[in-house]
Amino acid sequence: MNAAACAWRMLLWSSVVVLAGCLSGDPDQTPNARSTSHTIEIRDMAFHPADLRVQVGDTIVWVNQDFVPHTATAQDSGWSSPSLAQDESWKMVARRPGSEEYLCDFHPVMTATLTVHDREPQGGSP
Ligand SMILES: [Cu+2]
Repeated sequence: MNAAACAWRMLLWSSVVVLAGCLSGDPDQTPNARSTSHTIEIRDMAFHPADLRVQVGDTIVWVNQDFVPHTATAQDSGWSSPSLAQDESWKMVARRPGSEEYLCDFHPVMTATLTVHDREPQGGSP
């Protein structure tokens, strides 16, 4: 076999491998996950992540991992967790689209942003 034929054969083979990789699909994709749960850890006097984007209907769970108590309290729209001791959590379902800041009632320097997006229309239904 000459060098050109060999190179051609290798090219063919590599494209077969790429194709097989495309067809295998993504095993991490969970079908039918229409609403999601997001966890925000409160630790080291901060919210992690400090900037969370969710969709309407998603659940957000705040978990306090600090020794001191914290809250998650909206600046404007009126929702607030109770005081959360260490390892306590509080959850809320995102209802209204929009973006707003929230903070800890006890430590107002702890600020974070929650952005709620309208649910994107799901394809597949006629
Ligand atoms: Cu706090």
